[in-house]
Amino acid sequence: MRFNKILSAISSIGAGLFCGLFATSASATFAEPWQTGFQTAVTEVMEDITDFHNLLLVIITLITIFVLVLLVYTMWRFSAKRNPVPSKTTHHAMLEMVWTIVPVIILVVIAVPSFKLLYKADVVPKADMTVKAIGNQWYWQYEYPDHGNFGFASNMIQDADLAKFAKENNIKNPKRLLETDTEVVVPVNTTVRVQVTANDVLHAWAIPAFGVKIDGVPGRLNQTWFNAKKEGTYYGQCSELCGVNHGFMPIKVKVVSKAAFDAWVTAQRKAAGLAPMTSERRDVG
Ligand SMILES: [Cu+2]
Repeated sequence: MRFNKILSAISSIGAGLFCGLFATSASATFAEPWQTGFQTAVTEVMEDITDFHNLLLVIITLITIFVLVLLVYTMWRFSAKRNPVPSKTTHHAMLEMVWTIVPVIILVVIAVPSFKLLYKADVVPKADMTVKAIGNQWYWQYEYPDHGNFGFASNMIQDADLAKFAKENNIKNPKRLLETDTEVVVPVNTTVRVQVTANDVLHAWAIPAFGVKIDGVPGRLNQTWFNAKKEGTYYGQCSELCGVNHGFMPIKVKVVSKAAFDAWVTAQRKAAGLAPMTSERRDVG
């Protein structure tokens, strides 16, 4: 019985390593129980983050194996039994050069894709539209400045209301602690600039599938971007410890077709008492 438990623990660690190595194999757009890899990437930035993660995992695994082999060999070969008279050598110029230069080369190999990725995620390309996210204790507020500046608050659906909410909105598998009463809607294949700030304390706007995570700081406007390649519903959570209900201010983003997005904007403008969208406001960015 005990042995079986140990065996299953070992196999789950093995599966974890395997999933870590091939992180793209996970398929969810939200966190799943026992998930070990990343969520499926739907933006180029997240694809690059996944590739970078996989590269690092290979490098760190090889280094760890190499160090382990050296340690075991040293313990065996230079034990008091096998090596009763230790050598008094303290310096070896060639060896010292090698163990300095090789790590430098490894770090450069890591630094090049790392900086490339950092700049790619940081520098916002020419955006097609802007969404502003404002963190509050404990919900998110959204504004669409390029579409007439309509806005709405987005609150988590409480456990007690989840079944009713799912039924009303025709959602098959409602995600506990992730569903919200309103959601961010954006068109597919569109570069969206996200401006993030907060009203009270630090919050962070994060969507794992987009590879986006940025702090909302009171009195400061941060910005990031994403360009989702696939329609769907993506979930994230506030990722800055912002108070007692920090774990209960999820983020829900719905990526829809451009036509569906236009229809949604029209409905939102109508609800906000704004005139229908005119074409010259479309390409603000
Ligand atoms: Cu928060």
